[in-house]
Amino acid sequence: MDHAADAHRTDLMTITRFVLNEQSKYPESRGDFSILLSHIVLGCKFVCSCVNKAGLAKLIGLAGETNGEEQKKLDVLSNEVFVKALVSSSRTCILVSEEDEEAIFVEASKRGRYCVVFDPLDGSSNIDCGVSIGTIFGIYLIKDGEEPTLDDVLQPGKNMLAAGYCMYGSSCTLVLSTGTGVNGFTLDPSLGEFILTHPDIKIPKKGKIYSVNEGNAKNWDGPTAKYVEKCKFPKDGSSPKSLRYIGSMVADVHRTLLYGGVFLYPADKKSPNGKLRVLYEVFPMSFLMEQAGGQSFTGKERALDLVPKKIHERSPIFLGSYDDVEEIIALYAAEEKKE
Ligand code: FDP
Repeated sequence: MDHAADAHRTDLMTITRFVLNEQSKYPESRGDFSILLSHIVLGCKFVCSCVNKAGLAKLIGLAGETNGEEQKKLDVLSNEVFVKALVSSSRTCILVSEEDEEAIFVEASKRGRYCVVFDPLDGSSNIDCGVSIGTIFGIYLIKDGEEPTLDDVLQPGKNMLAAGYCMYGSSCTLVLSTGTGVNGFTLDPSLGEFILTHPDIKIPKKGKIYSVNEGNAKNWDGPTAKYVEKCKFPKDGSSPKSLRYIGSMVADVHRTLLYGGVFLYPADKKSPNGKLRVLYEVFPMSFLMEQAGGQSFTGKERALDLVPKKIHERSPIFLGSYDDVEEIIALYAAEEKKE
């Protein structure tokens, strides 16, 4: 091993250092957010390790090693990992998870001021074929001294304090925004640390990719159909856009953030509210998009202005490069004028 080269790496910007640096800009800060985040980061590392072992476990039965317990489904396991990580931080009061029908109110002795909404393992239909999946989270803060109520999480996305996702793919990447831009960190397995690899991510103003499940096309509304037609047969002499659709939101949004373009999960006749969940899919990804200079739109309004009425509510979503989403907004505005 080259110890000299290794020694040089000690000046790396790890996610812990990054968050502590941010915290030091606010002398009044009690460090609660940094503690909460360190628990989320541990949850991500834990799930990453489970996801990496999952294929192997299935083939050679590693499950047998867990005291004869039947192997838990990865999404159920991931939920347990995050609930435990969040409650044990003693910084949370309400947890909303995709996996739990009801919100979890943390017991008073372990309560803090943060509400965390999350999808512990999004894109789970991709698990068995080894395609990238991820955890998505958003964080709200309740006022000092107030009793937490469900209304604390039924707030528009623009009130989120922070949002992020962790993608379990060819590498494990954590993308985070605390409201001052977007930064990406990649897990270095040899150090067990997330290292800042994508500082200050900005999405290209216009992209060359559209990302949608075209199998639903026969049920789309007019503006969605027109937009996709425009992507394929542009009339302004520009090149057609490429289609990329993984069917795993974290992976599709991650590519959109880095390469530009647009990701859409629109409403259709069968699902008038689309498929994706407002609190832990639409809001965190919209928060990141806006922080990176992009836009996010529901077909009716800016996604982050939406006020959810139920914790598992769904919404159509169009997000990505600023100019591309602007075209979609214009198509919906034109449709509304016609009506
Ligand atoms: P999945 O059903 O595999 O959990 O919301 C879940 C989600 O995946 C997203 O990650 C993904 O973007 C979307 O659903 C894919 O839906 P379609 O299969 O309908 O395209």
